[in-house]
Amino acid sequence: MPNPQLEILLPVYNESDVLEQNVEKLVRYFDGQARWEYKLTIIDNGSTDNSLAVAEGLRERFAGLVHVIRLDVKGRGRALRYGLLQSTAPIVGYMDIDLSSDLNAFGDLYAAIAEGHDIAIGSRLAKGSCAARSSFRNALSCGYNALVKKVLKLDVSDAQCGFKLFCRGPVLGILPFVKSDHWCFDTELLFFAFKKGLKVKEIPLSWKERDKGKSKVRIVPYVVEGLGTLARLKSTR
Ligand SMILES: Nc1nc2c(ncn2[C@@H]2O[C@H](COP(=O)(O)OP(=O)(O)OP(=O)(O)O)[C@@H](O)[C@H]2O)c(=O)[nH]1
Ligand SMILES: [Mg+2]
Repeated sequence: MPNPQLEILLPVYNESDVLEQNVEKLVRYFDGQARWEYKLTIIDNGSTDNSLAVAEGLRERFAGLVHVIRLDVKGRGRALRYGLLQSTAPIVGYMDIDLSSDLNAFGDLYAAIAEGHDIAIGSRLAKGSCAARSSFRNALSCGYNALVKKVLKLDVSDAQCGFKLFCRGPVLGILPFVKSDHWCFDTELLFFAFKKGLKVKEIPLSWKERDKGKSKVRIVPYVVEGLGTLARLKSTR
């Protein structure tokens, strides 16, 4: 399939415990829909477990559907930027590989793009969403998104949800402005999307946090990066 209409980027960092089962789940889901020609692109940068070997096994098993990109330097934003730039699909998105977001919301994301939005974003905090998360992570997310609203004036409830879909052309137009190589890639992308007048739609979804004790997110650097990014973007407003 030389140029499918839809490409889903799967950023991966040390995910060998869930990668195989969740890619299988995605293939079942997208095959079951039968309405999209699609490809899944696993982007691993910096994994030190055997994620890459698992990814390559999946590429062999699902030849033509699953692709693998390996980059040397770590960073979720770096991986997503690379993925967006290499894509040739008109509609491209990304998902966290733990599949915390309920795939049932994907149809609504796609519909939003099909009806003319440039960007559709999943939200754990919009009316109608349902997020099973620890109260600490929930408070952190609410606090961060309140700041995003107040400081950057972005009209979204959840800038950082790892479940987004784009019309590739307009998003490529703002990508050169997006400097974050790590977690705040999403916030920064939305900041420039609003600044350049792109049409953004939020979709409420169900979210189930990774099993307790399995999270790899380090909170202090995450918060430092978030605050630093808000300050940097505010100064460009
Ligand atoms: N390519 C790449 N992917 C990354 C990197 N860091 C995180 N990821 C991926 O980004 C996605 C989101 O990371 P998660 O660890 O699930 O973040 P989270 O959902 O905020 O936190 P959890 O509670 O741990 O699930 C996952 O698919 C990770 O594997 C990185 O440096 N490079
Ligand atoms: Mg997660």
